[in-house]
Amino acid sequence: MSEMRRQGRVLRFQSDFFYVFSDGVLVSCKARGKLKTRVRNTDIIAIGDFVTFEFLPDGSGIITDVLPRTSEWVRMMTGMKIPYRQVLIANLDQVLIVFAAADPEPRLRMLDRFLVICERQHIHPVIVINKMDLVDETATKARFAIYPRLGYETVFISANDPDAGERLKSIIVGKISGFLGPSGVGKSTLLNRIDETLALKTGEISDFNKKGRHTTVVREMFPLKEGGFIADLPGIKTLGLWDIQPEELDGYFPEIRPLVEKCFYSDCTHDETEVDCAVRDAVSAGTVDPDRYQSYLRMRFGDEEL
Ligand SMILES: Nc1nc2c(ncn2[C@@H]2O[C@H](COP(=O)(O)OP(=O)(O)O)[C@@H](O)[C@H]2O)c(=O)[nH]1
Ligand SMILES: [Mg+2]
Ligand SMILES: [Zn+2]
Repeated sequence: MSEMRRQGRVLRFQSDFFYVFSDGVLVSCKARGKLKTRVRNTDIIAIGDFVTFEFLPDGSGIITDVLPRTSEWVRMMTGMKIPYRQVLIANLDQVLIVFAAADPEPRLRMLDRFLVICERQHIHPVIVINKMDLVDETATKARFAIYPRLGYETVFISANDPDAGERLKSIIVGKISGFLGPSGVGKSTLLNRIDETLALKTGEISDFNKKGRHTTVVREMFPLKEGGFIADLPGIKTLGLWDIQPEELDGYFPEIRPLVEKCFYSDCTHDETEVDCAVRDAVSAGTVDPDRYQSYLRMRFGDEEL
């Protein structure tokens, strides 16, 4: 019996089948039994994974190995006996974090939380502020000025602009991008500007029905005509900081990170009770943004509200 070993990338998952892109074609694969039972509380194979599979004579495949991931976009599914660590997508190049300049009002604490998750996962974040047509441009850019100052790529856009699609394409072509943000900020509209089939496709993905039960299990990266892939990242409510130790949080704020070693105590939490804290000094001196510091404190001291 001839058996061929091949490599490829998982583009789509649907009811136990993984569709692996390999040598220009999609091969429908099942996972080898051993792979599935090794660990029960997380996804061993996820969209975006590079895998090795046995290519069978009938044109299908059996995944035998998963290559180490460079990054994971994860959410915890709680409410079951054992929390499940769901890997929505692996090996992302970047996450586009979409907020609206208004309607709905942007929530900067939520933005800061997403940025921390990106820092933790070493995924390049791109902040996209949509609906710029509704606001005063100068005031809004000032409101978000801290982010480009910290080195975060920040794009101000309006989905109605004729060049909105081209501007987004210049960011995402050739890369694997995730799309994230609260509902109503214009994600579907923006995707539509890139390629009108994209918004429809991502709109179909649903994870929970109205009763909150797990239903459709289809995950997918969508290829762009010009190269690259885009994936919807649903479920922002379940995006917690559960895999971040409180004492490592300061390392995920680029403006706080270099100050930590200057605090008097090596385990300084940088809250108001600490003495000789370089972070608090920097807030007082105006070199660390007070809103960002408040975001840090909220995340550090367990206020789980996004
Ligand atoms: N004024 C304005 N409205 C927008 C813009 N982008 C989207 N919208 C509107 O905002 C609403 C929500 O957009 P949608 O794409 O469904 O948001 P999603 O929930 O993030 O996918 C719709 O009524 C859109 O027409 C924009 O740039 N400017
Ligand atoms: Mg939508
Ligand atoms: Zn400190």
